[in-house]
Amino acid sequence: MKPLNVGMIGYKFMGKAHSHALKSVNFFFDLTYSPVPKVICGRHLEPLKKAAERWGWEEFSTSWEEVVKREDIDVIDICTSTDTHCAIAKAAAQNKKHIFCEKPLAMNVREAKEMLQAAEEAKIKHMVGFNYRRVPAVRLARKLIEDGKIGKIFHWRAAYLQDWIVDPDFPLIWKLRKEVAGSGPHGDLNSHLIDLAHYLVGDVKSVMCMTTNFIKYRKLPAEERELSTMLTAKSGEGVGEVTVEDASFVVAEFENGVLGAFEATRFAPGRKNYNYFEIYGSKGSLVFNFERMNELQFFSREEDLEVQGFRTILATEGVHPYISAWWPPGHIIGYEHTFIHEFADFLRCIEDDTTPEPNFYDGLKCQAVLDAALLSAERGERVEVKEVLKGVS
Ligand code: SOE
Repeated sequence: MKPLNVGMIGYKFMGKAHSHALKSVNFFFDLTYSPVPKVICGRHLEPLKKAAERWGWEEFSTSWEEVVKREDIDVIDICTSTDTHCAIAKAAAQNKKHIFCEKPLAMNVREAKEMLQAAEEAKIKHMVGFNYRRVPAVRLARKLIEDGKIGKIFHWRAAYLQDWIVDPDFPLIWKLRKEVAGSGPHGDLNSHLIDLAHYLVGDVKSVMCMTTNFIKYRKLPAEERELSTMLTAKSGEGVGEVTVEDASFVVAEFENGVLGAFEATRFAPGRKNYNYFEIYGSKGSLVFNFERMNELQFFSREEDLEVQGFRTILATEGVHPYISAWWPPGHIIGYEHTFIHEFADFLRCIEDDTTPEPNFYDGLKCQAVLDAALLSAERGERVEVKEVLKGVS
């Protein structure tokens, strides 16, 4: 196996998922390249050191600017907050590194275009972390569609529901700040749904969107609260404004005539990572929910009427995508496997010199739908996706 040195920027939730995937991928998949966890990068030294030690990184650094320039680094893996993706990716591309970037690709279409352009000019491999494309049951859904089992698609209906900020005491973390996250569950969660829709159904043409806020002010995280109290010298201060939406609802028309809906919220008690879609076509229907990620529901109008009904396929047979690398049938897989699949495919594309998917172009397409939807919410009218794409040269 040939070593491929990785520099990872960021060390929180995605840093952990990626570190694990990078270490496990060669154990399960036959690949020419073997990623080496060379250097992990972050701003805060103590937690960074701990992450490096625990996850087996050879070195740590507090300067991404230095890491992207290092001659011994082949791949830059971006796991930081959205506001930093563009600068890191452009610098990595300029230094001819392959790039794996977490989603959403950028803060807006302008940044996404710049990132795509830099990656194309550098002729490097680039991929975006829309990991749900790599759930075997989702791949199976695509195969059933391609095999014509669903027929002409009429409807896409998707919801991504979570509940982690229902508590008004939940603090104002970065995901609730526009200048860092770009948007709220719209960018964080709807981006996954839009990518899945592009993958399974086709391109989105126009959108109408509504967004809302349920809790406008939240207490600052503990570290900042102390600082703000010191600065203002007033006790009881330490509250900040939520500058992203709390929920977003998008109605969409697709280029191929499909009518669709995308709903994203963090205010759905009991829904933890309810990434859900339904597809209805002339011959049948499909239903998927990530909380039951090994299953795909399938209804076929082509079966005898007396036995028609939704059936649940347990997508853990060797014939199902990715599964032959894992366990015998029924020995289910989990969230972390989606990241291992991403890296297996990414490394294979480097090996075969093929184009990874979803790449920065797919990330840009997704970003355009996200931006068009927010513009629609602002204007209170329907917006064509191409208007947003054209608006930024
Ligand atoms: C948010 O809670 C989040 O972690 C997203 O950022 C991820 O992309 C999604 O997969 C799970 O939820």
